[in-house]
Amino acid sequence: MKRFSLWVLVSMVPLLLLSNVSADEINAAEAETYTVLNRDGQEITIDARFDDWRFARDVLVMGKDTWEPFQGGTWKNAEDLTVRLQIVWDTENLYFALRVTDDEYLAEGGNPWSNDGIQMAIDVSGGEIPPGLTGSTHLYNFSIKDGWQMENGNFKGEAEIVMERDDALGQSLFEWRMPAEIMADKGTVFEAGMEIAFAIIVNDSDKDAPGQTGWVGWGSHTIVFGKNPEEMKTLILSDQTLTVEPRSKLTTLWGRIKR
Ligand SMILES: [Ca+2]
Ligand SMILES: [Ca+2]
Ligand SMILES: [Ca+2]
Repeated sequence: MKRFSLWVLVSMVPLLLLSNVSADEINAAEAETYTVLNRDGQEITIDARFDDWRFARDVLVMGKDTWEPFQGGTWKNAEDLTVRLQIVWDTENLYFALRVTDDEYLAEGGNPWSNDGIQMAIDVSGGEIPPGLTGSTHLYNFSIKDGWQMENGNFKGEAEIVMERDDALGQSLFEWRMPAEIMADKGTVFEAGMEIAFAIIVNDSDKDAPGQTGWVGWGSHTIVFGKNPEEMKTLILSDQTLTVEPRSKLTTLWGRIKR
């Protein structure tokens, strides 16, 4: 009996590993919410390397279905512009891993949005955000060339961010940590069950259409075609963690053995 149980367990391991190798991809065009896992004991190092995200589950994918052209840009294929976003939380911070597949890195403009840059909105009041930009909706713009800029909000504190272009991969890589006080009242503690309103766009500047000529995103019209916070999507802070889930435990063990 004992031997049988062991055999069953051993034979299941490859299946469990396979099921955890590729994270669950979510088409941003069809998603209203994103489940943010707690990082628990998993340290997230802000270095634009993503091995520390290997247990993260859901990946929000922004591609053709969310593309909007602007001033002459076109979406050619997945290599032209496809964005993968993952987010985790702890009581004091939100952490973001953003990988932008973009065939050409072009940063010849004067602002983040015209330099393959990112624009993001966060409102911790959550739920239905009313129309019209108020102090509770925080806007940020950033790009490899221009660095991190805060456009709207009552900011106390700084983000930690690393941005890198990898031409061999054809990707621009962004990893950042946002402490609560740069988007919420000082002393705010994140907890499971909280809902945070969120939107992001990733602009693409390429040689055939330089500048802000189109983007993919999630809740994009929060940020472009006017500022419309009522278009924001929802992050749900989950009590699920990066390390406690049984599947991840098995993978952790396997990872240790492999090394
Ligand atoms: Ca990292
Ligand atoms: Ca491109
Ligand atoms: Ca580009």
